[in-house]
Amino acid sequence: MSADECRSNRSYERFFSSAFIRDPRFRQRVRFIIHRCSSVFIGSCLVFLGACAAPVAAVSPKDYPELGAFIESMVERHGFDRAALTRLFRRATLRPQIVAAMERPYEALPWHEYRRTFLTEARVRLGVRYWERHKDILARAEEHYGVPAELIVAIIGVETHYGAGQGRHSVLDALVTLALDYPPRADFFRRELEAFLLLTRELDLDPADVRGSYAGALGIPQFIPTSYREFAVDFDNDERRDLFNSSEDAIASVANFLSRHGWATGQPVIDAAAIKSGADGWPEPFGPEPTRTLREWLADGVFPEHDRASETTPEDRRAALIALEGETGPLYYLGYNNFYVITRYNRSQNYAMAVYQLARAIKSRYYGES
Ligand SMILES: [Ca+2]
Repeated sequence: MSADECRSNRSYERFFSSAFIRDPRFRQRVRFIIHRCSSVFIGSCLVFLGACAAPVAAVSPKDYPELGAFIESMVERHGFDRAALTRLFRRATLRPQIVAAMERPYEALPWHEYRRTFLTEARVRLGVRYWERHKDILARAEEHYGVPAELIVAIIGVETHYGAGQGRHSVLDALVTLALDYPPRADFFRRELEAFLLLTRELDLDPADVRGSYAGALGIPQFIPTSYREFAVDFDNDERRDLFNSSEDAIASVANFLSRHGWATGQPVIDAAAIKSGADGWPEPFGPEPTRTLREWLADGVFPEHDRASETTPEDRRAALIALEGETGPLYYLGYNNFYVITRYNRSQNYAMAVYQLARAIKSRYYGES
């Protein structure tokens, strides 16, 4: 019993033992009233809590004609059962808080704030532990896909804290909400909803039971459903691509994703850059896609501050000029193809930089260099 409950019980006893109220019938009546009041109060609380937890709006094709069209296309193109799908969507709930979360993505924070979440001592330490625990699988994945172990570890570390937090949202609710109630990306999320229904059918899962991120990302590596279907691999040979429970499958799938997006083994990722004063105007464009050669950047007054790894960077290597928001002003980098590949996992440059720096920190700790 809490201290508050003890205090309240003592007041109650004092009330009944006071000399003022001696008549047993009166005391019984007061007890009855108190009992009724507390029942009504508790009942109201339960109704209120129930209302909070209850569906905000059940989803039906009557209210959303585009859902009707979606169901028809799932029936025609993929052989789904119309009545079963309609029943499934009745179990879904539109959740306005999902749209709110989409509208204030974490990646929109300035770099100097964003990095504080991911580049922490705990995340480096747990990354080293994760690498040690899965070193054979990581070595096998690195050998097979040409993607360094520390990068795979860092992505899983940033996505789900090494598999610990795969997301608490109903993926069905998230994707239905975003497909129906988030016009800026409704088409994108309708395709994800389609892929999610195909995927859960392939994996024999009940779509209403699957949990993930508010944007519908799934499992240890947080693949969106289209990526899951396209890039997940079965690395433990149980004939199931299980990104929810299998570290083997998750690790190899991250490596496969990066490899299929053009990861170039042994090539540099990014260099800090300096912009020489007197350059003719402000160099453009910013952005992750490496569209210009280093030679062109040099001509514009943008210089890589070489570290040993990329000292020999040829001048015809393509690079993008990246600007991140530092505490005291912009930080400039030349991002190469491999940096662009990391942004295919998540379009944010903050994300790609956090993954890259975390990977380096984990690697140097793993090999005892820090
Ligand atoms: Ca498997």
